[in-house]
Order: sequence, then C-alpha cells, then structure tokens
Amino acid sequence: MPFHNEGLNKEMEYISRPFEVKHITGLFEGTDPIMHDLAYNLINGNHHEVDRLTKQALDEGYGANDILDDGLIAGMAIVGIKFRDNFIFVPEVLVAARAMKAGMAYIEPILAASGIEPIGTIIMGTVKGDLHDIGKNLCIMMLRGAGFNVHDLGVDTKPQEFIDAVMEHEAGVLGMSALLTTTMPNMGKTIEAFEEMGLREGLKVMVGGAPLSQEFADDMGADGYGENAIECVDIAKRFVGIEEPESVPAETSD
Ligand code: B12
Repeated sequence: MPFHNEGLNKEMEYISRPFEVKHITGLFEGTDPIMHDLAYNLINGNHHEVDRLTKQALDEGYGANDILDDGLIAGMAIVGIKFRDNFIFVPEVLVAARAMKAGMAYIEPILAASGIEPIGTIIMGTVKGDLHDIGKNLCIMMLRGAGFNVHDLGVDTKPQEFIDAVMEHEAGVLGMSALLTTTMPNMGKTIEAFEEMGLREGLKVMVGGAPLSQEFADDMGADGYGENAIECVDIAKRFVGIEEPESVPAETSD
C-alpha cells in the first residue's frame, strides 16, 4: 500500500475508477506522512485532530498552501468521490466539512495575507422562495476547497440580490440552487434579469438541485448543470479554463 497512514490506504479501496485512483494517488505521492494523517482525519470528520495536525504542520514549517493542497484538499477529493458513489451521505460530508473548516481557520488568514490569487470568484445562492441550503453549502465547501473565492448569498435570494453581488464582487461565475419544482423557474427569471440589465455576457451561470435536469438548465439558458458537488466544481473549473481528470465522463474512462 502506498501511504504511511493505514486508514488512508483503506480509504483508497473506495475509489474504483482507474483514472481517479491515478489522480488521487498522484495527489499524495511524495508528500509527507503528516499530510496523509491530515487527509485521513478530514475524511473521517475528526475536526479536533485536523485542528491539531494543521497547527503542528505549520509549526513544523510546512507552507499553508502545501497543507491545503496535500492534506485538506486531497482528503476532500476522496470525500467527494465517496459521497458521489453513495459510500457516505450528507451527515458524513457535513462532519468532513466541519473538519475542513477547522484546518481552514489556520490556513485562510495566511493565504489572505500572502495575496495568493483564488482561481475564480463565484456567487452562490438558493433562489427566491426556496429555503433548502444543504446541497448548496456542500457545493460551496467543495468549491472553496478547490481554490475558488465563493460569496454565499444564503437562501431565498432575489434576482436583484444576485445581480448586486455579481457586480460588487466582479464575479465571473454565478451558481444557483433550487430544490422545489415551484422555485425552479426563479432560476430562469434571474437569468432574464441579468439579460435585461445587459450583464449576461461574460457571466457563466451554473445551476443545480435535485429536481433539475440538463434539459431544464438548457431551456432556461444556463451555461452548466451539475448533479452533485463534484460536478459543480468540475463545471466551475471548466468555466475558468481548468480541466481536471474528474471531468472525464465515467462511461468513457472506466
Ligand atoms: C432537508 C429538506 C428540507 C429542509 C431544508 C433544510 C435545509 N437547511 O436545507 C426543510 C425541513 C426546511 C424543508 C422544507 C420544505 N421542503 Co424539503 N426537503 C428536504 C429533503 C429531505 C432533503 C434535501 C437535501 O438537503 N438533500 C441533500 C442535498 C445534498 O442534496 P441536493 O440539495 O440535491 O444538492 C446536491 C445536488 O442537487 C447539487 N446541487 C445543489 N445545488 C446546486 C447548485 C449548483 C450550481 C450545482 C452545480 C449543483 C447543485 O449538489 C448537491 C450536493 O451533491 C428533500 C427530499 C430529498 N431527498 O431531496 C425535501 C424536498 C426537497 N422538500 C420538499 C418540500 C415540499 C418542502 C416544503 C414545501 C415542505 C412544507 N410543506 O413546508 C418546505 C419548503 C420550504 C422552502 N420554502 O424552501 C419536497 C419538494 C417537492 C417538489 N417537487 O418541489 C422534497 C423533494 C420532499 C418530497 N419528496 O416531497 N425541506
């Protein structure tokens, strides 16, 4: 088994797609044991351990960016795959998110101070009339983990609020979530509002939520539709010109 941490070696057994095994192995290859420990504890939601190990790694001289990439994000990549493949469910993802947050509490201020550029700025919100936010929050957590600067507008977001936020933060990507068939049309109305203001050009719009489909997304003029948080990250990366192995469709890659 390739890694120092026995638990992490076991986690690899959940990854079946060959290109993903290669990708994840690549993330950990050549990295130090403390990164494997960090990733393993993040995957399993041990936020006290992630807190302790992140601090220890910083004290030992590891860079904030290396801890983020080699420990936290690498661990979160496995969480995403386990979630997509139904090995874990929402509660486990939320505890992993809490663990990620524990590590990010040390990392974020350092990165902010060092001026490392985020890979893109995204506005995310659940549309008007809709109070569901668990899926949106998972997407945001994964997007932040992937290096995006995400502004969360919360739930029940009116078209004008999306417009104001996109303008204020000069965001290139807008993500909308809807869980109710009655609120899904508010995504289309928001896109129309951007068009009416002459702000649609140059903005990439992605949509998601359990009742949505690619067809619905196409009909209302969205640029991308994602079925889960992994796809959300893949779409956002594509929008900013980054292609990842995760983008390879499952049926062509197995
Ligand atoms: C939890 C829940 C609630 C909670 C919400 C808590 C919260 N903070 O979110 C509460 C109790 C508040 C609630 C209220 C209601 N709910 Co409710 N709720 C659910 C439930 C059980 C789970 C939703 C969920 O969190 N799923 C888990 C997450 C992880 O999945 P997800 O949201 O789909 O997100 C993933 C993807 O869709 C995607 N994604 C999501 N957003 C985005 C965005 C982008 C850009 C991209 C790319 C991807 C993406 O990635 C996510 C992660 O993988 C669903 C049933 C179900 N199984 O879906 C009903 C459900 C959505 N609710 C329903 C209803 C009817 C209601 C109420 C109207 C009930 C009532 N009579 O009051 C109210 C409406 C309140 C309102 N105005 O919004 C119905 C909707 C039916 C319909 N066809 O419209 C459902 C389907 C239940 C049912 N079978 O009847 N609900």
